[in-house]
Amino acid sequence: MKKVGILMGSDSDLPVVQKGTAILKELEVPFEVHVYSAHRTPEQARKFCSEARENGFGVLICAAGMAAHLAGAAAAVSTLPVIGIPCKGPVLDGMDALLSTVQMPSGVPVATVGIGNGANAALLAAEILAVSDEALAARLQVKRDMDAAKVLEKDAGIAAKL
Ligand code: RP5
Repeated sequence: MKKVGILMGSDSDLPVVQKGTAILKELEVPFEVHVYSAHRTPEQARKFCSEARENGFGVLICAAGMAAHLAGAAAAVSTLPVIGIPCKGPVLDGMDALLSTVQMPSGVPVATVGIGNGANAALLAAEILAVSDEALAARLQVKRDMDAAKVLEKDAGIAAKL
């Protein structure tokens, strides 16, 4: 199976990334994680992303905060699908990163999830890989069904709380 490459601009982004790595482990999707910044270590970030396809990756996830250009920089040097996770910063509560990540000019797309939503980034990455992997698609469906069952359980218990 193709791997998911996960980059974060700083190790301070790790809590967001961990929400996703837990799901990838659950779904048995192989991944590799690096702290590579688009502005602090641009050469390493560029090398990893530009060589990702030949190194067995099928999708990239980039988590970054503030003037978040990591996902855009990754997408600039790879035609793999790139998923951006805007992370909360100390001043604008993640709105800065959200706009920086989602507002890519036409031609170089970044699929952006909600602020801090590492879980959705991982699920979307798995769904992309599952297009050509029936076994992974089945594991995704099982997870969906389990999540739905939890909601129905809450529905059954809600009257007792009122
Ligand atoms: C971004 O700046 C990182 O992705 C991080 O979200 C933010 C702050 O970085 P640190 O100052 O915590 O290293 O590059």
